[in-house]
Amino acid sequence: MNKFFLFLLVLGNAYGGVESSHSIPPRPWAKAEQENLPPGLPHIDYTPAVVPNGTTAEFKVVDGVKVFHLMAEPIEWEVAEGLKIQTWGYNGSVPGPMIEVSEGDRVRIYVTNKLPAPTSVHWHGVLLPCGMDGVAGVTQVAIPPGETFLYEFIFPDSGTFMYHPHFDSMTQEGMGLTGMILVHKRETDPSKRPTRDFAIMLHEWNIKVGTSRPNVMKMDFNILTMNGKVMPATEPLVANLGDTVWIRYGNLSAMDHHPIHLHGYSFKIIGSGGGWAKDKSVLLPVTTVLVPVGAIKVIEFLADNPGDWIFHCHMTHHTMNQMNNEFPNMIGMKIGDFDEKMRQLIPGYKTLGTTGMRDMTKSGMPIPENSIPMLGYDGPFGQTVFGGMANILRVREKTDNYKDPGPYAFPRGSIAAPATCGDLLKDGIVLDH
Ligand SMILES: [Cu+2]
Repeated sequence: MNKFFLFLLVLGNAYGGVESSHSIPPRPWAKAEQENLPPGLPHIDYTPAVVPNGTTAEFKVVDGVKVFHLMAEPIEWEVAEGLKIQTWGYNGSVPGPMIEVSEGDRVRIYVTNKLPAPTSVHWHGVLLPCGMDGVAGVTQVAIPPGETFLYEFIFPDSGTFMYHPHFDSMTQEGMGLTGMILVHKRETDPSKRPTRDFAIMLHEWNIKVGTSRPNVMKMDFNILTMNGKVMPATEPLVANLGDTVWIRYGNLSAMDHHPIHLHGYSFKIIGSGGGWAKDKSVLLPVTTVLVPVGAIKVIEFLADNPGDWIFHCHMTHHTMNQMNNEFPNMIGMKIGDFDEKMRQLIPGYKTLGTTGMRDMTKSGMPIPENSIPMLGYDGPFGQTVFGGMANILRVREKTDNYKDPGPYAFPRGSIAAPATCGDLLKDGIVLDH
């Protein structure tokens, strides 16, 4: 090296310039690209996950590449019996089918736009080349109505991700264009995989009572869904005692983070949209997981407590169906003979809501067409006054291939029941009447 360049190099280092030892880091997908593994196979490389109320995207393998086809289109969607909405989805559903692959898989995903507006698809959380990021206007031209675009990339890491449009997101995600992506670790030993692996997308809608078109302009929500359904239409999660259970939550709601609480268990949050906990033993056990908008949370627990265990968003307005905030507050109102007087004018009149929402669930009052006001889950012990963003985990000693076993058969004497006079007396509880 001539002396002049050596001098410049020393000067450069002295002033914080580029060090000679500085190297360019490999791209996140470089290792996977080099390994060039064959497409991962269900049951051999991974245990397929379960999508309650949903489906897994079909694919075919062409020259070692998994080929998927997503269709963004207007659809009719049933949120629960009694409420059908006119909205937008992928391949006929809300959320769209779950894309399920193995780490290192190369994919080609065709996206056909059958919407009346341009769109794009962003692969939320996936470490891929910038040109495949799906941000209309920044990384690509928006897909015009009627056209099909092609995305091709490698999934370098196992994890949980999402897909959604990145063009007029407020409208398009709000209308339901959302989906989950599961990238499994390649693990040929089934005992090292979770036994039950569930994927649930959280979403929220404003659907005015009696209408069928979600209003994406509104910033408050009266239909809160898990995989596009509200309780009682949510399909229970089924596990056997001894199973290691994962639940992967994704949240593509417009405005709300959802704290999802599971009864009967404490669990650990082992994964996020960015990867996995390195050492599960140091994680804090919790009973509620907050799933922020745009985030993924994966929880793990050992199914060791049999029963029917509710899990739900703990924001209490999110476990009601089709509430609207135009109801007057009736709680504590003294009716007297008001109803009687009203019935002379309106036969069958009944004031509702003076002790809470229970009378509204099964009032027998006529409700507007295409609506499910207050409809909650009807449990084996009666009304729950509970719906919306909620579901049940059914844990049994042994199920018939994880088919829904129906309500839990409680062991004799294990249910809370009216206290007898003997109970009260024995424990010194005195009631004043
Ligand atoms: Cu919530």
